[in-house]
Amino acid sequence: MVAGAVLGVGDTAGKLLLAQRDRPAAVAGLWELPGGKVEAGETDAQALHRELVEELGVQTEVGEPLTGQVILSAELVLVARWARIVDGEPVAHDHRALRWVDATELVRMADAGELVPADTGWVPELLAALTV
Ligand code: 9L3
Ligand code: MG
Repeated sequence: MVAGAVLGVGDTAGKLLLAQRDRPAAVAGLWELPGGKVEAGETDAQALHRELVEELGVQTEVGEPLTGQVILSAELVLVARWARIVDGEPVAHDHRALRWVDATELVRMADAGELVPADTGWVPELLAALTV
């Protein structure tokens, strides 16, 4: 699994794109870094690019990995990479909603338990990128 830490540019500079999960029930309503499964023959970066086209309808430039990985299950490991939108406006094709959040809002959401548990370990690194 690979998730994208999509940082804004222009109007959304200093913000991070979060997506609200619609399923499964255990995490529906919580917010995540968008992304999905790496398919056979894909690199993590290729998979993230494809997932962000499918889920958000945008072209992205995928960058470096964030630190660490999250073991989701015996066969699923989640990693995250930085990304930025190079073409298109994000639309929620696979999520309930999308929002751009600044550092203050990200802290509030993390403290309020509004993020998917799998992604919370990345909050300090995300905050560092939002508060430069
Ligand atoms: N997951 C956790 N954090 C994320 C993403 C993209 C995914 N940022 C977990 C939630 C699901 C599983 O990975 O249990 C599958 O995700 P998807 O393929 O439904 O996006
Ligand atoms: Mg997904």
